[in-house]
Amino acid sequence: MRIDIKDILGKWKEYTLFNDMGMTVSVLDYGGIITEIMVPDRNGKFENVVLGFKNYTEYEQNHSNYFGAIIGRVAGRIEDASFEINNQPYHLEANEGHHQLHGGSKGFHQVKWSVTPFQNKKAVGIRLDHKSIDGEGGYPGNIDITVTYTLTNDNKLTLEYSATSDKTTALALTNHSYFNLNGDLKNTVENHHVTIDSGHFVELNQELIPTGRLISVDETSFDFRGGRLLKEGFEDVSVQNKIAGKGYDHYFVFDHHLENNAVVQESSSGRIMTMKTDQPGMVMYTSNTLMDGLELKEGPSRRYLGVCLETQSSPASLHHEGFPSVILPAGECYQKQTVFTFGLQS
Ligand code: FUC
Repeated sequence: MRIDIKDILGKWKEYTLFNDMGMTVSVLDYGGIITEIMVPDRNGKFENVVLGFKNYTEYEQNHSNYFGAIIGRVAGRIEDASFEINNQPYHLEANEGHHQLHGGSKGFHQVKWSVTPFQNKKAVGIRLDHKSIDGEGGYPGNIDITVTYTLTNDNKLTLEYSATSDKTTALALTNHSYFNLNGDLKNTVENHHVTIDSGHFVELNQELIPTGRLISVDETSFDFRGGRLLKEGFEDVSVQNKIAGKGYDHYFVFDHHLENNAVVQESSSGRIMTMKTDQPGMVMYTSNTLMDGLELKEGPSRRYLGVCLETQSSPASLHHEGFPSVILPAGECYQKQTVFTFGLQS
């Protein structure tokens, strides 16, 4: 195992983690962005399975897709860019209509994180630290945040998030990688077969804001408990698929009935990715609104080119009862992890 460090544009560093199986994970200090993950297909061919820009200046100029980045303080949409904690109102920047998306225009996806590489017998990784100041972006509390990316020889990539705040605040961190198991963007994710351990998802209104209702997945294209192809949701005429831009952009609440919270498989390459987390749910976003023609590493962007599994609590909890809470009490430790394991179909 080893770590390579590359200078990027004279202002950032890219850390590439290598395990002994040949898998690599590359991460920028800027935004904690995962720029590339190389894993083998069934013929042993290593290809990239995440979306990333060809030209790294784009990461700074084009934020609206959040490729591979750490998202915070609160991932997802906060209705009316405001919330209350103990009757105290907090007003945030509205960066999507009158709502806030992904922590606002100066969210953690744009922070230059301070990085410490590490390596031991079993693992190679980097630790990313950032301090967010009380009142920053309208959020209460000085927060110390650490995100750790660890790669092991069983092709597991573990993302650990920890944080403490000196005031009770709202915090929901995630990573916004777009996976595409075809490798090197050879196709969209329409034929990705996805299993999700979830019997309920969060209903959205036309502005993609949670209505406050949880819907059962029974008899819908949101029932991934037995596995289904993503294209079934792209082609579905249901109101919820249409609202999302003909696909998925919804929070799924995990049931914890299956071994993994999610499994993604692509049969032509034979690649499988399993995801296991202690988060209560995730947003699955299928690039429904990804624009055409961005210059990515292996070719132009287009709709449905990647699938994001944004494990997190639900910002809907700030305005409605019955959703996994994003409140972090003062002095308490926020501690979460998500593990992505890459393998092959048998
Ligand atoms: C996801 C979605 C949004 C948005 C963004 C790029 O997290 O929830 O709708 O398009 O990614």
